[in-house]
Amino acid sequence: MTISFDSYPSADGLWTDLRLPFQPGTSVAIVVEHGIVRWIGSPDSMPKDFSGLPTHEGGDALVTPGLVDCHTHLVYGGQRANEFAMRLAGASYEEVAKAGGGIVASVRATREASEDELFSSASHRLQSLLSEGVCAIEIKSGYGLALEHERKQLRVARRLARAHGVTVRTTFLGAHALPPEYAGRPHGSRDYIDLVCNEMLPALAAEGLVDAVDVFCERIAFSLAETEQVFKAAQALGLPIKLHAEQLSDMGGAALAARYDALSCDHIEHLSQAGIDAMREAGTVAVLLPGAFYTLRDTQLPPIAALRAAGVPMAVSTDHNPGTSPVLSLLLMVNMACTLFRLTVPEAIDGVTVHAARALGLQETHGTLAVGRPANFVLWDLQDAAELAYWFGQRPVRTVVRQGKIALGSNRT
Ligand code: DI6
Ligand code: FE
Repeated sequence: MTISFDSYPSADGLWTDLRLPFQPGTSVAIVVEHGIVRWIGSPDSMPKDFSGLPTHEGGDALVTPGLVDCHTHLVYGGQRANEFAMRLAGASYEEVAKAGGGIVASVRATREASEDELFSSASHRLQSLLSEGVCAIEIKSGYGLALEHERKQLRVARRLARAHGVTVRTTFLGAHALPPEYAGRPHGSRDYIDLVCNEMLPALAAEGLVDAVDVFCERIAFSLAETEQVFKAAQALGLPIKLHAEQLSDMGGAALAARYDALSCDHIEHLSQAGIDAMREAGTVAVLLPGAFYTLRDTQLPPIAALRAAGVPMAVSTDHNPGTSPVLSLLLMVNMACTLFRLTVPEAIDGVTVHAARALGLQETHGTLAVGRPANFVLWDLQDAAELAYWFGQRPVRTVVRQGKIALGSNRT
């Protein structure tokens, strides 16, 4: 695949005839200079100096900030459609994992794949998300589970950022599953977590490959004590933490993560009120992942009403991964967050913009349209912002401006 983000046209100039979500009847213009948003407002109040700029006709499009997909496992080898079939025949996710499938099946395929192969398959998947207006994305490791293979995944994530001109936040998820070579050893889990904390994380952080650290805290993965050991190692290196928390059971992971000022706790179907209170105190974002909920045919809903009542910011993401959420549409997650989790449409849109940015520590640069930020915005062929949640299975994108360039759409020519 040849990609030449550098050759995309500049978005500099005056963008006219746009509408903001939920503000019917108002028109807005945006001025972009050197790839940065310089001014936003009603065309009537625009300073005269801007009127001579090259104009990009918005054609009455709806405009939103670029979308942010704040939880993905985008880089891996192979696929696991066979497990889909096993689950259709009645096996649970935990039973599939215990039968040698699950995460370790992707670990085998990821270890076998070269860096170029991983780059090529992940590029293909990334294109799908970018074509829907994603401008920033988190990519986790966690399918290597050995230094060289975790490094390979994270290097691919960095390379994707450069090649596609997209903001990528990398998250080290070495504590995703017990690697096969440690399973069955007397102190396998303890030894592996020691390796993660004492060797893998420090080495990868020193190579500049790690923006945050995550753990799968679950009865089929790592305990609360092991999770805390990883958090301490992250803290010692000054790295922010995130957590796969309370997906299948209430382990108390969210409260622990909040004590370490976690950026986010993700999944949280089984989150308790104590966990919610701790997250509110710490300003931790709740990341909702309806794709995994749907794929696993989960019946335990995340405690949306209690999160809303507590004022915990809620983000929405794909959790793209080959096991439990093989989805490549963030807009479909917006729809499902409303349909399955009963978010309001504005909540779901905030969930893939402003709150998703915060879940990645990117709130100063992404997730809102504001002066002084890199130009990342999407023009939609929609009348009403509620249509962002209402349609599913189509991409109503007209134009994507990413990192100050016209990355996609009708304003390209
Ligand atoms: N939770 C998830 O949803 C994914 N990882 C995790 O910790 C599932 C990963 C997989 O099944 O490959
Ligand atoms: Fe995940």
